[in-house]
Amino acid sequence: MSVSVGIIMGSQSDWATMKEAALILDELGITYEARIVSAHRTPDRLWDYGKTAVSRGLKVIIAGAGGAAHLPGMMASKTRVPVIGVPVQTKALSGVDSLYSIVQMPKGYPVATMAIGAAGAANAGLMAAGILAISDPALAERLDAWRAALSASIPEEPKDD
Ligand code: RP5
Repeated sequence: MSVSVGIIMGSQSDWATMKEAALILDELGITYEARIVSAHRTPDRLWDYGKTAVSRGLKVIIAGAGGAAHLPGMMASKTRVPVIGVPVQTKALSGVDSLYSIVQMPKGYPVATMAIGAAGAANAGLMAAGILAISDPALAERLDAWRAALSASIPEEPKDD
């Protein structure tokens, strides 16, 4: 059976960030796989992943990378499956390097770029859920409930720590 979402990342070190996307997909009952696919260290793996994404039934790809973060853009060049990019926070430049590497795609090959770091990864999971919910009414209900629960958890008044 095929999975709906591919979560790919440039390195094992990205998993601490990218698992935030996986947690959201788990919460919403969305099937996914997680793979290390590096644009620089495993370019052949990237090529194969992109080449087979449609035939394998992937509907969304979430791609996270840090620094010279070419993975999301290269994946978008190789497949028409929508790619959501997550800029991983880096030590040297705080993830601004990752953000700029991912967000400035040339016309024709879009990457839906999220915020830097864990919030961006979680939002990537939610963005993937929103895309899949267009054609999955049961998932749409679960996503609506998830959003309503988050909203309900926000207090009206602040309190002292
Ligand atoms: C990128 O280089 C990865 O996406 C990662 O964010 C960064 C550092 O990788 P490691 O040196 O921790 O493997 O390719």
